[in-house]
Amino acid sequence: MSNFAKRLKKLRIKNKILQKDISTDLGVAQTTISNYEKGVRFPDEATLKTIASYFNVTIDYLLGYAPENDTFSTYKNQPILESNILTNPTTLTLLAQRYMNYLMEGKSEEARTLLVDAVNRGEDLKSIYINIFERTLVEIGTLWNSSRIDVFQEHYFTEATQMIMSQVNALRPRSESKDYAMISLSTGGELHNIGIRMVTDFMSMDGWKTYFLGSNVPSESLIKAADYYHADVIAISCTMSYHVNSVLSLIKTIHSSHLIKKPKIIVGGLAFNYDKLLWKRVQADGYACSASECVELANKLVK
Ligand code: B12
Repeated sequence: MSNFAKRLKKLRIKNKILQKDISTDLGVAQTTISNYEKGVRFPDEATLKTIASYFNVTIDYLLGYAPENDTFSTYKNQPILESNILTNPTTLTLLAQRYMNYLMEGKSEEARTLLVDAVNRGEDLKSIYINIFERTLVEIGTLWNSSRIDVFQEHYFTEATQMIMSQVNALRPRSESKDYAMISLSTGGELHNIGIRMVTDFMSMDGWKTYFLGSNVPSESLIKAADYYHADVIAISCTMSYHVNSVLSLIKTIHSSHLIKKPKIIVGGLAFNYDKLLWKRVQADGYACSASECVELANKLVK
């Protein structure tokens, strides 16, 4: 059962409210509330906000990201990577610190040069993705969440990182080609797509032919793409829990399509990392929590 399902049920019982009362108050069918509590359906963003204000809790609390006893806390107790970087000064952590400082000062050209030089010196590309791009982005999320940086800084950091990621990726020698193809995308209106780009790049490094489609791909177009590119795997990313319904609907469309070659479906992203069994409920063939694990899983699934 998802954290959301557990928290909703707990809040309802704690407040001595019946499913039918919430259904009347919020104008939602009682079966929908019951399905939320069973974890077989997720509300969309607007309904999630309505439920949070109905119970007077934060969305983070409702989704299980804030501690059980702290309905209004947002990540107060989360460790800050910044300090980890300083106490563990290996080359990559120092690079991460410098990368972060450059982008905080608005110096994307310096940040780009720092990493291009590192790759040219022979630093492992996957390590740069994991220890610099991924770690600093998580750190940026923590800083933004605790209001220590502004939204414009988060946006600048993210955009610059995407640009730098594609530039350092372009420096790598062509990998030995495998005869497998993967289509990757972020589900529905999910704007978070750096994670799935990273997954896509790791698959390319492993020799797969990859086709990254971004977000908001209509399901009929995804089926056409799977046919056109002879996809062996479709990788779908979802960060926000309120987009999980759209993953399920995409997967149902793929299952009911007339594709001759049925691709294996792998899901991932924060929403799946928070609830390790969610991938089964959206009828995927597998889930991986990181880009490296996705490579392993994809190769296993197509054997
Ligand atoms: C950058 C960012 C944004 C950017 C995204 C830009 C872009 N082009 O991607 C922007 C500014 C658009 C954004 C918007 C929002 N964001 Co934001 N964002 C982030 C941030 C800082 C970094 C995300 C990231 O790139 N991480 C690095 C990548 C590499 O990690 P990853 O995505 O987890 O991917 C890894 C794995 O999960 C896995 N993986 C990912 N996808 C897939 C797919 C498959 C198939 C597989 C196998 C594996 C896999 O592999 C990857 C590599 O290991 C995070 C902080 C964080 N902790 O992640 C917040 C964060 C995700 N955002 C958050 C929020 C709340 C939002 C907004 C709702 C903010 C708002 N109030 O408007 C909106 C929602 C937008 C939407 N409709 O989707 C919250 C989510 C928390 C929650 N409660 O769910 C976070 C965690 C910030 C926080 N509170 O600390 N965000």
